[in-house]
Amino acid sequence: MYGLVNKAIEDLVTREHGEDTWWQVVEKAGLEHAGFVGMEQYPDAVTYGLVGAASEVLGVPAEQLLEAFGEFWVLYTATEGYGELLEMSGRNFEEFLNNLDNLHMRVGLNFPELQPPSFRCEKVGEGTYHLRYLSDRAGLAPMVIGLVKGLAAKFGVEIAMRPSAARGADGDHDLFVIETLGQG
Ligand code: 1MF
Repeated sequence: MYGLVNKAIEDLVTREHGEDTWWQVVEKAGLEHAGFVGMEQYPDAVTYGLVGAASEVLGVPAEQLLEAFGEFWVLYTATEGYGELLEMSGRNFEEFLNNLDNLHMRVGLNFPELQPPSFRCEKVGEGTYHLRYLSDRAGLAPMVIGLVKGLAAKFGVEIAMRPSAARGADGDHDLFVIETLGQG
């Protein structure tokens, strides 16, 4: 993954727990150095290693960290050079959910090594959506929950989101049910 992701993890851990904790995480992850460069590629194992190490150091389940990280990602990218990208990806929550693949396509034009996930959003009722998430990467569904919650917060929408009991029929994607509670 692009180093931007690892930098965001560093920023979140440092903000919430301080620099000493971050260095403990880096050490536990077995990394030689942690000067991540945003536009450089790092093996996915580095990112998974950071999350696993942070989970051990903080005593918090990795799923919980991934969800918190997903929420943070929306804030982080908005202030670290991708505000315009986010602005042009939707004027409201629903529009944004429908534009996630376009957003990644735009990033991929400039950064061809991007390995974007794919999302399909379906409105199934007033204020209710099914979101399908397809990725080459395993285990990141909790992060997607955080990402969507972060998006909702950005648009001032209150939502409830849960993984659907029925997984994708062919098991190749995750399915989430999203309900908007306040302003849709
Ligand atoms: O392959 C990648 O490196 C990669 C990195 C980040 C692929 C996707 C993403 C973003 N994605 C992270 C979860 C990935 C889960 C998976 O792969 O199954 C979050 C996607 C997302 C979902 C909901 C709402 C908003 C979302 O993200 C907005 C976004 C997406 C990508 C970027 C910024 C905001 C981005 C921008 C530049 C990038 C990489 C990603 O690369 C750089 C960075 C710095 C300098 C040059 C290039």
